[in-house]
Amino acid sequence: MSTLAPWRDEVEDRELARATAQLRRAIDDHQRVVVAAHVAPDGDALGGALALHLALTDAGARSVPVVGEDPLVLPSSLAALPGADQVRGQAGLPPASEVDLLVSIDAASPDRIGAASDYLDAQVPTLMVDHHARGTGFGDVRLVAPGAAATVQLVAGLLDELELPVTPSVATCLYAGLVTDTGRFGHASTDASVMEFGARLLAAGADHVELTRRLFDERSIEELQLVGRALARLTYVPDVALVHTHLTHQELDASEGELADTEGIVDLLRSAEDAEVAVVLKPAPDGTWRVSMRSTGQADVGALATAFGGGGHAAAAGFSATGEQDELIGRIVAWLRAR
Ligand SMILES: [Mn+2]
Repeated sequence: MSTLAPWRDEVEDRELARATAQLRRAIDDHQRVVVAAHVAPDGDALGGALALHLALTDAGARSVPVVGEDPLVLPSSLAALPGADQVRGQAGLPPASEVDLLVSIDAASPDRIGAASDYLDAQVPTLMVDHHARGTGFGDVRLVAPGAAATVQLVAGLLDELELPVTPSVATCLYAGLVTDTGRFGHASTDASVMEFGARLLAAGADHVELTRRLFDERSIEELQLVGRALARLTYVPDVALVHTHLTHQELDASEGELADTEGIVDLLRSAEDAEVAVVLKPAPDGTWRVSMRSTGQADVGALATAFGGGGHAAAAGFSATGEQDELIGRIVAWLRAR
């Protein structure tokens, strides 16, 4: 029994063949490959990048997994993924002259891979692997399928084309992307083909029990205290069904990086019965706000994020912004009222 995954129809055979040829050459010629997850990586970006990195390394390429940010902070829930200890941040990026191929994972536009976008400026051959519907796109070869529930499905498709084995470590990384981007198989993107892919990864030895516990059921005391403070100042804007909150620099400093991202908080806000849109503002070290958004209804937060210079999906998106917190929320409310 096998159901054709919807993303298969979105990828042109010619583009898939070109992507496969790029990676085949990298393996056969022992090329230096940089595999870049997007900055502030989630399970899909980091899991996809590490799965490809491990498979390419086993096959003979000289692969380096990177996240083009400084400082590099991996969420503790993802830091134990196989190969995560090899991830380099901005300071560890190899010089462009030594890189034969850049592969970007789960990033819709160059700014999403941070400092790794310097390789684009240096004309390093680039393969883009992504499932976001919106974005500027980039790279010589683009494997983009909005119908994929997670970018890891496209990564697995590439491994199949290359006839590379899905080892237990590779399966664990792929599963991390699948289980997070599908909301534990709860979002509308979950269909029979997603379940079959998940089953295949379990059969291949994905360590799903330990992984799921780390991803969803393990929080430090500091993180829970931070969540508590964020929830305590939750605000509801009834006419646009918006629930929002924010964190402060002091709170983040006190938590000593325990909360590498705000996704857990925005997902909690999203569960509010009367909420259609959930927004969390988190101050970034550079003084800007990182804005995480979720939609449970008609509001397209991907379009909202795009209007504010960011990106994402209709149900989950984000952007960076400057300005006062009240003023920023005011602009978001105005956008929601005008739609
Ligand atoms: Mn994704």
